Amino acid sequence: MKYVQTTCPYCGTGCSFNLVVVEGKVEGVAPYQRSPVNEGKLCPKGTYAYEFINSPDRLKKPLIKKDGKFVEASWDDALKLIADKFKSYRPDECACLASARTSNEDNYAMMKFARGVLKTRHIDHCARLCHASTVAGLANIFGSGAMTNSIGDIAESKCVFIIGSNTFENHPLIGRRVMEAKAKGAKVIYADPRLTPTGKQADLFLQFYSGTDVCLMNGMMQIIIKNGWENKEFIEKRCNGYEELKKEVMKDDYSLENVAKVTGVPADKIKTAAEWFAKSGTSAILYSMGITQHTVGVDNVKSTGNLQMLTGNLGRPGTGVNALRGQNNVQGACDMGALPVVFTAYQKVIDEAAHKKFTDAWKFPDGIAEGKNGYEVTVMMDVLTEKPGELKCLYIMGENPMISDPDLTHVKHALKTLEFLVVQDIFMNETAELADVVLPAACYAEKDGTQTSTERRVQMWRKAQNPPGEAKGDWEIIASLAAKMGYGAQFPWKTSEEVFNEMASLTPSYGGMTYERLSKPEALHWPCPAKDHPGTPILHGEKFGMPDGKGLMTAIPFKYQAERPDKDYPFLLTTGRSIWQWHTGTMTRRSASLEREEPTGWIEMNPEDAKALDVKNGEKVKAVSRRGEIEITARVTDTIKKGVMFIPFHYAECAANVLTINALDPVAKIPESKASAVKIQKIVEVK
Ligand SMILES: Nc1nc2c(c(=O)[nH]1)N[C@H]1C(S)=C(S)[C@@H](COP(=O)(O)OP(=O)(O)OC[C@H]3O[C@@H](n4cnc5c(=O)[nH]c(N)nc54)[C@H](O)[C@@H]3O)O[C@H]1N2
Ligand SMILES: Nc1nc2c(c(=O)[nH]1)N[C@H]1C(S)=C(S)[C@@H](COP(=O)(O)OP(=O)(O)OC[C@H]3O[C@@H](n4cnc5c(=O)[nH]c(N)nc54)[C@H](O)[C@@H]3O)O[C@H]1N2
Ligand code: SF4
Ligand SMILES: [Mo]
Repeated sequence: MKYVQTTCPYCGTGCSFNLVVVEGKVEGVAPYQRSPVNEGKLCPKGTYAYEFINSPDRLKKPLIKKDGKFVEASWDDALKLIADKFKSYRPDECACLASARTSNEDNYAMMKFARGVLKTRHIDHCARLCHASTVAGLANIFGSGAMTNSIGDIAESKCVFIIGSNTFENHPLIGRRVMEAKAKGAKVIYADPRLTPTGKQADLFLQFYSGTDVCLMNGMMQIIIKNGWENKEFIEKRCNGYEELKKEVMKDDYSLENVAKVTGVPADKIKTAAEWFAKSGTSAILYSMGITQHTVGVDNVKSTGNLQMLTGNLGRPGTGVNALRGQNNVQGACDMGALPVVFTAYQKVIDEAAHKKFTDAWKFPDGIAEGKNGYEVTVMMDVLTEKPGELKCLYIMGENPMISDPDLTHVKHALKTLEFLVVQDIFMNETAELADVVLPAACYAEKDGTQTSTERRVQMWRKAQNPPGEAKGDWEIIASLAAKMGYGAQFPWKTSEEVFNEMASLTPSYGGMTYERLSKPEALHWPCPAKDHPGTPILHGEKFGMPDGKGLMTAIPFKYQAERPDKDYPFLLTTGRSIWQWHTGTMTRRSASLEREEPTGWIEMNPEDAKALDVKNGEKVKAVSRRGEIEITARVTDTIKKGVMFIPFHYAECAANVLTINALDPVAKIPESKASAVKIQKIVEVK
């Protein structure tokens, strides 16, 4: 028996644990006490992160679809088929989706493959559905699109304002730091349409309507300015744009009375929230999908920045705009340039110098993709349906849009218009069912690599067992495919470390990192530009990453969501997660200890709404939107605001995304997964 220390493959908190290996097979998880992130503690997903690994359902051989059915194929045949097909398309007819589930090395390889081998500009991944608003919003006001502080220093906060993050269920080991702060006397304010397990620990709960975040924050800022609680020195020294911001938030629209009406939060609670937050001296904001997944996602994000600049809560421990990144390696996949506008470390593809740097370093004899921005995943789906023939072929690594993208009927239609679809995954998922070729990948326990957590901490995965059957690591598959297409020389790597070193040499914020340095329990936070640089746990200490070093305050007028409840679809539907399940369920639903806790989906509704609909707890109802309908069990609970309904999106049999709207933030192109309109129909059984 041996222990292999590794990093959790689920959320962006980045906890470490040991995999227990018995006779060459992973059989358990044991605590790893020395991690400064989780100090040996784990949430249920980490605790059971071994259960799906040796599931009999793991993909073990390449599969090629023949006459509508998958047949097993050799690697050689499968790769040759893909290589021939890929070569038959023009660069712009191909697109790639990388993966926030896999390592930095895998994502770097995919980015290089897309831009260098296929020469396409179209590469993206699920960050689009997640924190695209953060990347765009924070880069615009601070010059860097990442969480400003580290997880540990949340415990130093005197007031933690959690808005649109169910921290205790979705980042449980960050929730632990909130409890530490609270134990030391900090006040916790929670803004959400639902009283979640996170909300139950709060000192003040602002239960508001989905989509009214800007109104709430502008209202709080008006109170702060009216009472002179703003941090004048910080604004003066470190920010631009205060007058514009002030002009907006002082408008009558954001009077306490109006804000209470629009948000549905009693006026006295808004006032208390503003006072606690502004006067604590050390206030942190924690936010996640409740803020980002809106047509006004970027506006929401900028509003959190406004509030922090106004009160001077940046650049010190216990403060900050803490965007809690979701997937284990979504920060890393973005850092690796798995986005349609950048190479690694946000070096813009339209920047001539950056384009030349990668062209010269990679040495593709026939050049790389032109220096123009490509399509976002949400835009790809629209292009597929609206401009037939423009995109013809898609290569997906570790993503399941057939459950996770909005408006699934539209997604299915889009994917079906493709001439050629390749899916590389560890399980046969709903998207892979539609593929022409499916490639079996190794999972986190079967490969070395690195992943970057929400606090920009880059940590190691270590191989603990061999992959099942003929499955292979993702970058190895990509490199073999590149070789089949005549680009073996550009993908010469023998180990993950070699991939990392090549990446680091082109990526300033990772430039000083090596596997050896990352092997320490505390690993390293980027930016770490040189071999002797200690890494950077807190951003924006002295100045922001803007050209003049100053943060940018912006006037953000409040706008409603794209689709508001009306007489035909009278309820506001919001969606999200459960502590027991992970996204599209490929892993957690194959983990018996997790699946038995919440084996299928439900719709939460307020008792008053249930009564008016004549629906009882546990009864099946039909939830209907302008996009489609599902049958789902009602969970009647007074924890949800009247007029709002909630569905977790994990379950294919009652998929929330059949109902959601495919409306996008104009800048970030993130879909409005947190607000659409539905009606509920009681199912009357015919006897
Ligand atoms: N157990 C588990 N943990 C996870 C995941 C998982 O699938 N399962 N996924 C990971 C990923 S990728 C991500 S991105 C994170 C997401 O983490 P969270 O953002 O915490 O997850 P959600 O449940 O999507 O949404 C958070 C809260 O937003 C509230 N909300 C809904 N509408 C609004 C609104 O308009 N405004 C505000 N302010 N709040 C609103 C919801 O009621 C919900 O409580 O979790 C990560 N952790
Ligand atoms: N309605 C609604 N929809 C949402 C959201 C919401 O809140 N509401 N949240 C959105 C958010 S924030 C996110 S992040 C997305 C997530 O959306 P997805 O990324 O599509 O969801 P996952 O289930 O995490 O899918 C990842 C796939 O990767 C595979 N995989 C795991 N490890 C590996 C590996 O090492 N290699 C390979 N090749 N494959 C691997 C898994 O089996 C799975 O099929 O969902 C979005 N969709
Ligand atoms: S909090 Fe996140 S990283 Fe930590 S054990 Fe749970 S799922 Fe894994
Ligand atoms: Mo996410």
